[in-house]
Amino acid sequence: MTSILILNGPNLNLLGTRQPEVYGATTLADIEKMCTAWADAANCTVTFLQSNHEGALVDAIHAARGVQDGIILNAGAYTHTSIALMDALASVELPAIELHLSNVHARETFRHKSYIAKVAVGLICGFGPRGYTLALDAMKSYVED
Ligand code: CA2
Repeated sequence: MTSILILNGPNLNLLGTRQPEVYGATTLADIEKMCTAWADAANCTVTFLQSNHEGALVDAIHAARGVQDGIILNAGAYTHTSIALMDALASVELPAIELHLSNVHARETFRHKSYIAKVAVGLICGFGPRGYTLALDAMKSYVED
């Protein structure tokens, strides 16, 4: 059975509780439920984590090696700054999908740069919470092809 890690970075724990005009009203717990339901129907296993700490995200990526078949990463603002997350993804040799709720390319120019994209098999952004299940579908197809 395909096992997929969904990793969420800084501030995403606040989803649905602050700035709903920017990030919507859906909470991260709602998104986790959507992912779990999708995985049950698709006969997949999903592990869903969030951390505000770069090192904890690096640790979670390392721990995925040999356990997970792929990583879906919404690294939040670390997307645009973190060579450590890029190196961690490269080191575990697992397929990774970069994910964002918002269309980062339609936003400020500092959000156009991504260190994650350099080591990802693909990118999904701009579809809000639905992007999570789109990414699961993409990862399952990628791994099982
Ligand atoms: O669109 C995305 O998913 C982002 O990864 C979200 C990050 C942002 O820095 C990236 O450029 C794009 C920010 C997440 C902040 O989430 C909040 C949620 C509610 C209230 C405040 C922040």
